[in-house]
Amino acid sequence: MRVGLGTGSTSEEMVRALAAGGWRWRPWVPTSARILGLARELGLPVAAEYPDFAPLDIAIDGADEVDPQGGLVKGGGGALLREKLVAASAACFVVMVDRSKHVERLGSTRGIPIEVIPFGWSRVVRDLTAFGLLKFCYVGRPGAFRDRSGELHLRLRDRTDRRSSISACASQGLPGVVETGLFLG
Ligand code: A5P
Repeated sequence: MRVGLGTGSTSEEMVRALAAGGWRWRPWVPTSARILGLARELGLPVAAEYPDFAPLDIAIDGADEVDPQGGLVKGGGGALLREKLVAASAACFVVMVDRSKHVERLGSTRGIPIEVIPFGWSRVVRDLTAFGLLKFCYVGRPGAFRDRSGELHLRLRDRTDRRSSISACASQGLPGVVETGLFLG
């Protein structure tokens, strides 16, 4: 089987368990340098950090939130773009969550991660804000960081209603927005 490996503490446990169980599927397609490093350390036959991967049979990952409809928020670890690409390339997407990840509304715990390019980021923040009275954590404040490829990660946060998820969807068409952590459908 061609397998996509998620990122995060749950995925790390999964990789350790599969390694201990002697699984040797290949190629394992990693969604972050961190999971790539762990898989290599455990002796698993993992693809390069930037693989040109064919369609995958299965992708296995964690999530930050899951709502009653099965919608997800992911990207707390900053790997949302690669995670979404890998999930979209897999015939089967398995998400491992415990009860702590169950929410009524997506974005209600830690907000919805949004990945933007650093070039002109304040313009993107202004555009995002124009969607409606959202609170942002951004550059220099908790919740914003650059990943290894240099992209910035912001968070849409609104604890009061569904605006954060609606705005996150709407933001996908904005120049400068690379991807959001909403995994719907
Ligand atoms: C990584 O960017 C995320 O999408 C993770 O899959 C998500 O944050 C879940 O992480 P934990 O398994 O550490 O809770």
